[in-house]
Amino acid sequence: MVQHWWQEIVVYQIYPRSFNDSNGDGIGDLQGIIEKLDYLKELGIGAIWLSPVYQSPNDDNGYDISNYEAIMDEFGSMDDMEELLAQANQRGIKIIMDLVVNHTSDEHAWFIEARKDKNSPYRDYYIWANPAADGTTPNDLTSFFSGSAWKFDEETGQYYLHFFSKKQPDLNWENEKVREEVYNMMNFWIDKGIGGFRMDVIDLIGKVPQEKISTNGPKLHDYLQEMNQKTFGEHDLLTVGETMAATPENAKLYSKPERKELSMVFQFQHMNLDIQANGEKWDLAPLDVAKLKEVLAKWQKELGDEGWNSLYWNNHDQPRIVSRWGDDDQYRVQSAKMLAILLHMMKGTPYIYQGEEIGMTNTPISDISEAADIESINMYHERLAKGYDKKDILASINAKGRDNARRPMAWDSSTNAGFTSGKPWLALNDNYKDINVELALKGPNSIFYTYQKLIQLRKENPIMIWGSFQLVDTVDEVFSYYRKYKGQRWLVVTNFSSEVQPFSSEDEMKKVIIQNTVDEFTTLENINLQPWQAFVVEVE
Ligand code: TEU
Ligand code: CA
Repeated sequence: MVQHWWQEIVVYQIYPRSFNDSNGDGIGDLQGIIEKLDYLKELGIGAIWLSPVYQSPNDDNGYDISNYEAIMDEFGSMDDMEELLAQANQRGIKIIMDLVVNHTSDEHAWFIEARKDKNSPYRDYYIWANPAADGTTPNDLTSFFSGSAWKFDEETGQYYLHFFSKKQPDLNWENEKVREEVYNMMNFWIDKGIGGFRMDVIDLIGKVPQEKISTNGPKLHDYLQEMNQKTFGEHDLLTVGETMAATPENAKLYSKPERKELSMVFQFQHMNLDIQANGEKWDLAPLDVAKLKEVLAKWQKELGDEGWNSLYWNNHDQPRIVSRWGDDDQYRVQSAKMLAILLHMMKGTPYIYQGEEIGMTNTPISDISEAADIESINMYHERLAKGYDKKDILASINAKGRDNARRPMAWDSSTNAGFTSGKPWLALNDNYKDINVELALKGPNSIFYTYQKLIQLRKENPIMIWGSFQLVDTVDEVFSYYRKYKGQRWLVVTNFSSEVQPFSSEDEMKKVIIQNTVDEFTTLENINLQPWQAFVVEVE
């Protein structure tokens, strides 16, 4: 099987608005990212996934694009973008752009033209439908941001489809002109020397709304093969699709090299485990570690030799992992390190979300006025109207709201954590005085150095990249597995709980590869694992 650079590196995701502000307006920007490239070089990552930096009215913080070939004023200029590309490439760090082509902003020139006139050449760039006989929405498709997915447009008396906000009208991918426009734009960025694309809700582009088909539409894979052929196919770029409806079966369709589609996808099956059955992400349920093992082991097994996995615990849409499935109080450092070791020792390309490498935590709010995210705010009002208790709705937002991931990055313990010399666009977590990069770099045993070591180990040990995966049978709260490669065997052992847990193996230890405790041990028989303890050992 051909080996690719993107199978050997670790990716770091930056949410530009909240990463680093270079000009004091309280909003992160491109020059702010350039200022921190040496920090990322120190961490050892090989690529940056850059959440959208394009021109946008920010109804959904950049995921609503009004011009794909211009940089958002708040973030800087195209010169700043080209300087970021040059400075990053100089440090051996590739830039992965966010490709948001399931929808545009309603302020994009295409949509402004389209809504003017039914006969506009741009009309068919979007998805329009007549009202139902009774004058209501064409059907009951709903938006991911609450309410109907259809908005009535007075101007021409038709509804347009928007699976996200009303200011994010969906593009009509059945229209070949739309696809050509997208491919030309992608080549515009490829010619600038980017390292690849992260593709936003890409499994929606094959939708058939009149048949209420949203994800995995009949032409989805045809479009991806056409896209591959017309844009990145010959460039050995990293392409990762966000596919909320991915299963191991269809993930192979996306990532099997011979199908010439994508490098890999982001699957969400592990992200939906702490949700009540048939509930939404807001309907909270405790994590069952046994279920988590089952799901992750399935993906390791199924895509082991066919296709390729992505590995992630959080991103700009998910809450902070140490708060969600670790312990962000007494065992914050221990559990954060355990989560890092558990994930990075698996087979696939790991992704680190900004702040994860220093163990940043969720930021609870006590009133909806403290929220900024359209998804949380819309859900709040929708559930309030349905009679939900305000307290319960806020509890859901504090557990799952996306603002938890978007609080400004904590660089040091000075005012506003060194993120800005102005007023941050979103308030920081008050604990930044104790949790910040400056302290992390000073502390030789900090979470940062665990991530740095995991990344370094991946560069020096092919077993971490190419080794097979085999789950080890243990008690529910212990997550253990082997990696095997050319006769070499590594055993990964983690305690996914705040209680002491039993573990035993007859394997003979050779050496410790990494651990999150200082314990000396020479045998693997009848061990009492401390809360959140994790280690990897080479065994005979
Ligand atoms: O996310 C799609 C998506 O699945 C999430 O919005 C989802 O609805 C939820 O928040 C996760 O549980 C992508 C982008 O990552 C997100 O930031 C955008 O808001 C969305 O698409 C629309 O572009
Ligand atoms: Ca700024």
